[in-house]
Amino acid sequence: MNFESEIEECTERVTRSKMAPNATELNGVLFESDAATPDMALGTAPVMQADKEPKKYVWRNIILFAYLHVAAVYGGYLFLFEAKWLTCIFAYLLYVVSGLGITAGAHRLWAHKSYKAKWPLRLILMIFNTIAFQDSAMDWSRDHRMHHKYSETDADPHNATRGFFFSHIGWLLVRKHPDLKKKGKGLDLSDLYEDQILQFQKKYYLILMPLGCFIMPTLVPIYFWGESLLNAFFVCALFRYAFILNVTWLVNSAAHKWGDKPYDKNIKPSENMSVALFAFGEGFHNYHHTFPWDYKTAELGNNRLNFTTTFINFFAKIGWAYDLKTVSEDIVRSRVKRTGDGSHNLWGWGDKDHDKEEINAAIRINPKDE
Ligand code: ST9
Ligand code: ZN
Ligand code: ZN
Repeated sequence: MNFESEIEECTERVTRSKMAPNATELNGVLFESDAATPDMALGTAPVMQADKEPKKYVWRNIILFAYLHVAAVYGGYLFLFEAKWLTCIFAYLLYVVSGLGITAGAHRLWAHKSYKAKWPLRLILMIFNTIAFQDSAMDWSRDHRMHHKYSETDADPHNATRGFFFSHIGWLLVRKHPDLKKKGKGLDLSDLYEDQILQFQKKYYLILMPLGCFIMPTLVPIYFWGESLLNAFFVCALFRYAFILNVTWLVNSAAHKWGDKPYDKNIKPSENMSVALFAFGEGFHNYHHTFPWDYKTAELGNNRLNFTTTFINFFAKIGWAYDLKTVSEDIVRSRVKRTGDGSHNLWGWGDKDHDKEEINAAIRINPKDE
């Protein structure tokens, strides 16, 4: 058995162990642990919410996020009608770089180790990541590893079975579930703790984050092209920050709810094109949860919706990114046939329209050519 088949076997075993018998959707009870009584598990009792723990609200976060969103609406107005062109372009650039700090940095490099990066690229990504202010990349990756390992259980920080609002922003407004903290102790994070660039970010986060996310974005437009303090702060800091936060959260909410499941119909993560467009290629979530080690986080890396892959491929060309992991066509094909929902554009069941050779030509990609 080669490495990829072994990994696929393993992924399947995890999926099966979650599915049988717990995840048979019994009257809305997704996991056995959600069923308070045996008759609930049999579907004869009223359905209970996934979380049995009373929510412990964090009022500081509720107030700050409420303010941020009101301020962001005002910032959006200024972006459209008041701010200078250069300010709008700068806000867009900040969205791109801080987005890459999350997608190419925290997500694909640090949380999943789907490729390796030399220190100059890790430094750039750490700076980009700090501008995004989604907490230190160490903490982000720790939560994200929990999200994949315990997906859609109480140990998943943004457990999508608790509803759209919870998986979008609600999980940041309450204390974490005790199961998460308990199971989180067993997570191997040694690679993150050993990374000196991540150590530096974590140690000085409370200085670096305000500088990168709020102060620099406000000062640059004022100093370089005479923008007003009001426009600079509300557009480049608050509006841009709230926008990118919501795009990121949509991966947890919308892409865990709406879209096709061509690779694994037994899980909630779905292929959501609209999210992928704004999240630089991170909306192909059914693929990503099926093959989480693929640096493309999607089957096809060379399409226009996957800017992060283009970014990583560029750095691979100059040698700063290396050991890019991916999945062979054969593995994807066999997985699609076995567990897909039939929506795969090439290997959907009963799809006799495609000529076999044409299909093979269409799916053959070579990252070096991108
Ligand atoms: C933000 C993050 O928004 C967004 C992440 C989204 C992820 C999306 C993933 C999707 C895929 C990628 C797509 C990217 C697309 C990007 C597109 C870009 C264009 N394991 O956390 P605490 C233990 S951040 C193990 O305080 P509380 C541990 O002992 C926004 N153990 O829990 C810890 O102590 P320490 C800005 C864990 O008290 C202790 O518990 N940031 C784990 O329950 C306490 O941890 C904010 O607003 C674990 N996973 O509070 C801050 N977790 O740390 C928001 C915890 O010392 N957060 N432990 O080791 C908070 O205020 C709090 O975390 C809380 C929970 C109130 C939510
Ligand atoms: Zn992931
Ligand atoms: Zn997910």
